[in-house]
Amino acid sequence: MASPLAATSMMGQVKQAHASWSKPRWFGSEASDPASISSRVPIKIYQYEICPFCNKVKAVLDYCKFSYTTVEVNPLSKKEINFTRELPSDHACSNYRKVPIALVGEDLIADSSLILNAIVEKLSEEKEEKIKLLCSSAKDPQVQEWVRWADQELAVLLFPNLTRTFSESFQAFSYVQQVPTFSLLDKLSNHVAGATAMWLAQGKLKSKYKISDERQALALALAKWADALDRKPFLGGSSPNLADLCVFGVLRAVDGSATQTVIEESPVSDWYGRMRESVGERGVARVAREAQ
Ligand SMILES: N[C@@H](CCC(=O)N[C@@H](CS)C(=O)NCC(=O)O)C(=O)O
Repeated sequence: MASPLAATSMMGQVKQAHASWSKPRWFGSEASDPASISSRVPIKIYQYEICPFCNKVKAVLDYCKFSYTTVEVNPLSKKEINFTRELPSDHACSNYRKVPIALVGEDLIADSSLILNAIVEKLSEEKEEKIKLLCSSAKDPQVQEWVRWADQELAVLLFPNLTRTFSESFQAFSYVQQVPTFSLLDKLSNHVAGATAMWLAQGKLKSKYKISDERQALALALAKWADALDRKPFLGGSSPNLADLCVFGVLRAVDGSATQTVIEESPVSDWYGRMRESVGERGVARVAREAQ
């Protein structure tokens, strides 16, 4: 997601739109069966709730019942990640202004792929069979190619879909109303300005990624994923591999939005349902949200 700040200056009259989508989707609860290692390796993720890259990381953690905390970043001010400005200039996260950023144990890491690498490395100490299978899949070149696809070809289709009309963009940004650490002003400004800015920026995003019809582009991408699944329950066979989790995580970013219908009407809808069951409810492993 590009920063709404860049587009706020273009903000004109804001149409009234309903925000019926908004529902709390992430409030933390104690993990029922936390992987033993997660008590030794605390993970904190700086995120936007609707960011596909953040959701990708969380899908892996949720699947492994690995506890973590999230810090919701204010998309306008990004004040929660201002600490990156204080980092030494040779630190990889110095001045980094995107999400996700994660603290994995003592390592501060930017970029979802690098975060996932670090998590998979920690998880490879786990004994549970499904986690062992997941970690070994990360070395498979076919899995690596689909993981890359999820980032570079699938994730980029989601924002143009989420923000395709002002009403859909307004719905997508309604999550800010539920963020407990945002003030009333943060909620209002991000909901209105964020939705407007992203709606106005939609055309730019489409031309950057050469998308003419965003709905059709997403449907085609899902058909491609269906071909890869080749009627198997998961790409990984009888259980999800890292690519299943990355594709699912990216798609889960649009949960509850009008874009979700595209997934439900696609040939991957059964797979999506199986993934939802395997990964579990969103945020089951989230233990707390931090006040800033
Ligand atoms: N390659 C990065 C991409 C991260 C990214 O583009 N994040 C978006 C949110 S979906 C972002 O923070 N954009 C900058 C902004 O909002 O200003 C990753 O995989 O983590």
